[in-house]
Amino acid sequence: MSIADTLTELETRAAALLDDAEDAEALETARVEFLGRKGALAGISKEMGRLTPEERAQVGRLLNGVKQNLEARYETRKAGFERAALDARLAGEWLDLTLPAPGPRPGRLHPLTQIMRELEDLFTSLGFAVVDGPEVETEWYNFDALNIPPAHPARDAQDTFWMEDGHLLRTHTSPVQVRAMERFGAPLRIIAPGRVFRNEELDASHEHTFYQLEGMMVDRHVSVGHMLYFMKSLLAAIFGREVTVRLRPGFFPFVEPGFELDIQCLLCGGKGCPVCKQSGWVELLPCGLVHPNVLRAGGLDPEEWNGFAFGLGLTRLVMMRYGIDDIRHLAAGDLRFLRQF
Ligand code: FA5
Repeated sequence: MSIADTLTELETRAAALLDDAEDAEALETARVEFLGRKGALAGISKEMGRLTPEERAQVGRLLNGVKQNLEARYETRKAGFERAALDARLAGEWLDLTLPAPGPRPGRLHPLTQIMRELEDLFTSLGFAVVDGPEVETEWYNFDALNIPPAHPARDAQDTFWMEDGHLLRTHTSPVQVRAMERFGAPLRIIAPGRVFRNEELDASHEHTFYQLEGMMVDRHVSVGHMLYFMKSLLAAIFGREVTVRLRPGFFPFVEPGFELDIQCLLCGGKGCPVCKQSGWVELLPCGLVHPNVLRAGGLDPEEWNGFAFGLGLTRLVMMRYGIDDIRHLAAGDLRFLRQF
């Protein structure tokens, strides 16, 4: 077979392989076989040395024509594969730039903080000042000044975290009553929201760290009627509707008489559940008229002044308002829970 015939046959074979290559890999294999440095065309060009100058010119032209033809086919197919690969990638990574951006996610106040602020607004509008007290307290303010002497059984009701130096983590916000009387004298209207601590068994309605909101009013001729008025205002502001409450006698050494205001459990509607310990009622607002000994401890004359005080279970109030079925959610720091408020 002459070189010219070999070339024509090679061109037909190579063109078919290039045109029918199934993918970029097959195309590259065909390119190496025919157009590569050691490929079929290169082999033929080496053999041209054996030809006469006339034959060489003729075959050279032929060879160039075949080479250009095959290279053009190769380039066309290669561009086709590259475009297909790009299309596939774009289809996979499709981005709709006209969609609205998700935007920054705003932070929120903890539900406890929200309710605390609502109550602060309410009570300041009623002429109360918002005051604060230390979380690390002395035994005197937490117990003795509140008419709870050492060995009094009421101390056992509030399991206490003691510090090695004799201080304690306050078990309630009531020590602020005495601190406020010392600081401001009478007449006095204060609320004191804050964190308190008890070394107790944990369950759906008991935490070791929780919030209370102390309220106190001292004036001349304060009555249980005044106390009920402010406590009802508080509940109306938080629940915005009638809630069923009951008032029963309660014993706290720092009030006389003392009461417990319970709210019908809003989680079960009074039927009984783990939050209300199956009783249908939740203890929320113990209260009473301030004991004369406490007024004295605060530097006031009980002959001249009297007052009421209450100790709202703020964390439980938040549970009732939002229907939270376990107190431990509130301090767990789980964003899926917190983002609901
Ligand atoms: C007191 O702490 C008194 N200082 C309240 C008081 C103030 C009475 C002024 C009279 C005058 P008590 O121990 O019942 O009382 O707690 C008050 C409220 O705190 C309870 O009604 C309850 O709502 C809440 N509470 C008590 N223990 C826990 C706890 N472990 N976890 C969550 N809330 C609690």
